[in-house]
Amino acid sequence: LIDPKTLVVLITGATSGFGEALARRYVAEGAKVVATGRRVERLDALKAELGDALHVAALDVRDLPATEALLEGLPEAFRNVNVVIANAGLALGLGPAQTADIADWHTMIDTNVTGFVNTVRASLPGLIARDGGHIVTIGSVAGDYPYPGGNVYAGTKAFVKQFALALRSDVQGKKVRVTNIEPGMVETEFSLTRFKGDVDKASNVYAGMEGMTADDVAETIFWTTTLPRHVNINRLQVMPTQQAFSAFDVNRG
Ligand code: NDP
Ligand code: 8X3
Repeated sequence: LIDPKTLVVLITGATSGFGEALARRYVAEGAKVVATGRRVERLDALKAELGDALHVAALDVRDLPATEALLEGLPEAFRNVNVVIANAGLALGLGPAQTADIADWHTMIDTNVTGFVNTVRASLPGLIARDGGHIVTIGSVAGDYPYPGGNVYAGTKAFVKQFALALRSDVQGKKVRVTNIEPGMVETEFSLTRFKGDVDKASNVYAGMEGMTADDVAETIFWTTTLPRHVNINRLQVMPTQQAFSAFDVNRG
C-alpha cells in the first residue's frame, strides 16, 4: 500500500460535502492537502481546524488561468501534488428538459465539464513531470442510469466518466492512475444546491432511508489512492444499500 504520508492531495470543492470530508480524511492520515473552493470563510474554518498540513486557496474551477496560477504558485511544502481529486460540481434543478432553466444548464456545463477539464488539464503536466500520480474524478450513478429531470446533470457526469476512461489511454506509460468514482445518494449540500436552498425539498430526498455520508465516499476514494501503484481502479460505483434500480417507464397512453 502507498503510505498516505507521501501524498500531496489537491481537492477542488473542499468547502463542503465530499471535498471537506476528504480534506479531513487525508490530513488525519498524515497527507498534505490543498483545499480549494469559492467560499473563503469555509476554507478559513477548515484551515483553523486542520492546521499546517492544509493549504487553502480560493478557486473557481471555471477560471482556467486561476487554476494554472494556483498550481504554479503553491508553497514549497505543497508543490509536488501527486493526487488530484476533481470533485467540484453541482446539480441545479430537477425539472424536465422542456421547461428547465437554460442558465442552470450552462452553469452545470461550465462547472462539471469545463471546470472539470480545467482542473485535469492544469494538473496533468505536473503529475507526469513528477513521474506519477493519481487523478480521481467524480462521476455519478446519474452518468449511467437516466432518471426524470437528470438531463444536463446526468449528461455532465456521463462526460466525466467517458473522459476519465479516455484519459487512462492518453496517460498510458506515464505512471498516472485515473479513477472515476460514481456515487449514488449521499447526503451533503448537493440537494440543497439542486433545489436552490429549499431545505424541505432537499431533506425529502433522503427521508426515510439511510443514504451514504460524505465520509463513506472519502473512505472509498482514500482506498483507491492508497492501493499499490500497479493497481488502477478504473470506475467505482457505490450506492447506499437502500438505493437500487427500478423498472422501465412504459407509456401505454
Ligand atoms: P456539495 O454541494 O456539498 O459540494 C460541492 C462542492 O463543489 C462545494 O465545495 C462547492 O464549493 C464546489 N463548487 C461548486 N461550484 C464550484 C466552482 N465553480 N468552483 C469551485 N468549486 C465549486 O456536494 P457534494 O459534496 O455531494 O458534491 C461533490 C461532487 O460529487 C459533485 O461533483 C457532485 O456532482 C458529485 N456527486 C454527488 C452525489 C451526492 O449524492 N451528493 C452523488 C454523486 C456525485 P463552493 O460553492 O465553495 O465553490
Ligand atoms: C448525485 C446522485 O442520483 O442525485 O449525482 O443524481 S443523483
